[in-house]
Amino acid sequence: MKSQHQVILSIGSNQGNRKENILQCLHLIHQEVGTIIKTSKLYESPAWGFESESFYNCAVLIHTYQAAHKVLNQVLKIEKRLGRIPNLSSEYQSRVIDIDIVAFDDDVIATEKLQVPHPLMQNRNFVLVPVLDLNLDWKHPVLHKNVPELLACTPDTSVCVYVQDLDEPLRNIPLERYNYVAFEGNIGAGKTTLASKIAEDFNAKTVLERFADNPFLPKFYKDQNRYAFPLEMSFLADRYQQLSDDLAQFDLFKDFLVADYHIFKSLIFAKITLAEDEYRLYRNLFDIIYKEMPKPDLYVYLYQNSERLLQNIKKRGRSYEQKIPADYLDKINSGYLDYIKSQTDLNVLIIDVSDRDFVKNQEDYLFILSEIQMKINTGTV
Ligand code: PH2
Ligand code: MG
Ligand code: MG
Repeated sequence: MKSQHQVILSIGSNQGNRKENILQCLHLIHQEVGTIIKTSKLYESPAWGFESESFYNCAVLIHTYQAAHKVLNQVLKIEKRLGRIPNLSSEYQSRVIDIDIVAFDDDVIATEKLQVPHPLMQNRNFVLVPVLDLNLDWKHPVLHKNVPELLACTPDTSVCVYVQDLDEPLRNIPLERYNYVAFEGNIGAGKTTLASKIAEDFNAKTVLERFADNPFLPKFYKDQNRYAFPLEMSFLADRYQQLSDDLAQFDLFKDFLVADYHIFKSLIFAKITLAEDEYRLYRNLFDIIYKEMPKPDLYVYLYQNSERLLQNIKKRGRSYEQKIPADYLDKINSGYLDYIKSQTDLNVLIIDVSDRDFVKNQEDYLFILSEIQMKINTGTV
């Protein structure tokens, strides 16, 4: 699973309503460019390098799957939308908004359009002071100094005066209130991708299904009748082992945990793939194991239509999955929905993710977060 890029942006304004410009800018970045994970305080400092009105500055850490040049294009567009007039001279000018990419992971980028880390960052308190607030373990990949070290040896003597704190958008979604969140859904619904992304953004630990290691899975897709029982048994054994190992390692009251499955899926699949007598035997064993398992505090079911599931399955290209028929996916979906309906003490949230792509579209990701937020606000846990 490809993890997201960690990007530090520096934002400044010295024209118009500086605070309003910066707040609007933060909003647009979070809506369109990437998820704002951390926000510095807002500071005021004299214009550095030229005579002008003083600036308001802040810094943010964002997570995004986009490449650096794409992020640059996106922030330039936001600058333009907020009224930035392109500077044709080589001298500094006052500006309603300026968004600079200070760092992009540990990358060193030196193209005409983009230099990362920002070539002047080490000479600017208005960048270093807000970035220090972000409390990162980032190290300058060329100067080999972390932010406190850069600040300690900067030649800049100008003072950044605290103006106010700034909101962190994810603070409004206290997901860590749940100790154990399970994402569920059909084959190809995006459980693993979403669980991994949310764990990164909310600083949780992941428990991800080790499906790839199951030697019966490719065999099962070739000969269902022969391999369904050993397949379901080995899934159950593996899930039991993984969950009991991983959950035991965590202090459930300290670490918050995001899984891309709930062990009950074993029974949902078994009901579809096993003959009736085999299913009864399986169910006996399952019930014994299930009693012992910790239950998730939030169970999120990602509903995706079968057409899109088939597209996703094709895209990820696991050879043994390529012949899965649509009606098998329909049965699995019904199995999940029947299970969900039968549950009275499970905290369930169903999210319809048809026609959404939470990797490509920040808007779709934020939609999912807002569904979760509503659940938290109305929830009982
Ligand atoms: N940006 C500049 C030049 N000078 N001075 C302050 N205080 N804040 C800025 O954001 C700033 C600056 C060029 O981008
Ligand atoms: Mg700048
Ligand atoms: Mg700039």
